[in-house]
Amino acid sequence: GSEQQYLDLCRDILENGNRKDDRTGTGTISVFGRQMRFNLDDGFPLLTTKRVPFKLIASEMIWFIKGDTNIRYLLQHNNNIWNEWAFKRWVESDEYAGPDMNDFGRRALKDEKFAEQYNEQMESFKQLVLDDETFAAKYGELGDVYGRQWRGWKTSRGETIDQLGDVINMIKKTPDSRRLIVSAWNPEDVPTMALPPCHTMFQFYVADGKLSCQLYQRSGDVFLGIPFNIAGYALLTHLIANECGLEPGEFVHTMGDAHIYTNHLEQVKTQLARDPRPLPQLHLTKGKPLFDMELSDMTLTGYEPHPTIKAPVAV
Ligand code: DHF
Ligand code: TMP
Repeated sequence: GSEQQYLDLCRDILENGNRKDDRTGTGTISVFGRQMRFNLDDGFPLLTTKRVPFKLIASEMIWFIKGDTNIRYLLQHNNNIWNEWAFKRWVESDEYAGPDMNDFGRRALKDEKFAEQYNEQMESFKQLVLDDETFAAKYGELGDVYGRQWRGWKTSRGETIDQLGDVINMIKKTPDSRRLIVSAWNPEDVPTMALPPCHTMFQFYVADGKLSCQLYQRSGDVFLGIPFNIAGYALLTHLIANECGLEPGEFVHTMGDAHIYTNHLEQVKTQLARDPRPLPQLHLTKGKPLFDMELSDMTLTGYEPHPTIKAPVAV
């Protein structure tokens, strides 16, 4: 089944992976160039061998689709997955006057006293982003992340391109096109970006009344990021199919550097010892325009996963 491919990828990395150091200083085991295919008829590909929070995936996807790049929207939906990257810019700014937060990600794991200070600073940061619009505009903003690249790509001539809007129009008018692409990778910006896009580009394909999507992901955190990414792009495929009057086809997930962080190895082994369960079903409000879709228009049924497995995210 669908989930087996993910578990096989984990085993492949454990057995054949190269030990590599990485930018975050954590260390990884990694392989290069892998592909998983999810037939969306088989059910919605949300892993069942650990609980994956669908609401967080859905609110992140709505945030991208709206073209929003400020974590304020995510915080309003109790979604904390992008906090660390905004927080980093805040504590590195001249306006920040609290205790030293240098290298907070790794220090919080090793030093309990520091972890307490970090949690305190993170809580007050979140509160400021939620309560203070001016502060949010300055420090909640992540800049050139997916929302910007998909909906408001800035050209060197000072124009903007709505790649997602354009690709939807093309799917409707010229579904046989081989140019149904949204690209997030801009070589001009990469050197100054906080987090150059992991989802480098995606392409759509229409045949037999079905819409398929393939993602090229240059870098995949197989334990934490990839389960979100599979479900996120499967959801995007469902949403765009719904908008274009098509049925969802396949989601093809192509990965460049697929890695397991060395501080996720125990978690992966725990997960591999579990048996996959039937996949849930996704239900969308039919006929509602994509850009009006809210969390309440997306419901999952039949999701009965194994328990959550916690792991620290490498910043
Ligand atoms: N950096 C790294 N090193 N790995 C990532 O997966 C990653 N993902 C980013 C940004 N930077 C990244 C954006 N997406 C989590 C999941 C996805 C994500 C960021 C974080 C995460 O921490 N998930 C946990 C807990 C989620 C929660 O309940 O708040 C999980 O167990 O899935
Ligand atoms: P990198 O820019 O050095 O490749 O670091 C990015 C890390 O974040 C890497 O471990 C991959 C991971 N990641 C995902 O797996 N999925 C995502 O959606 C995002 C944003 C990041």
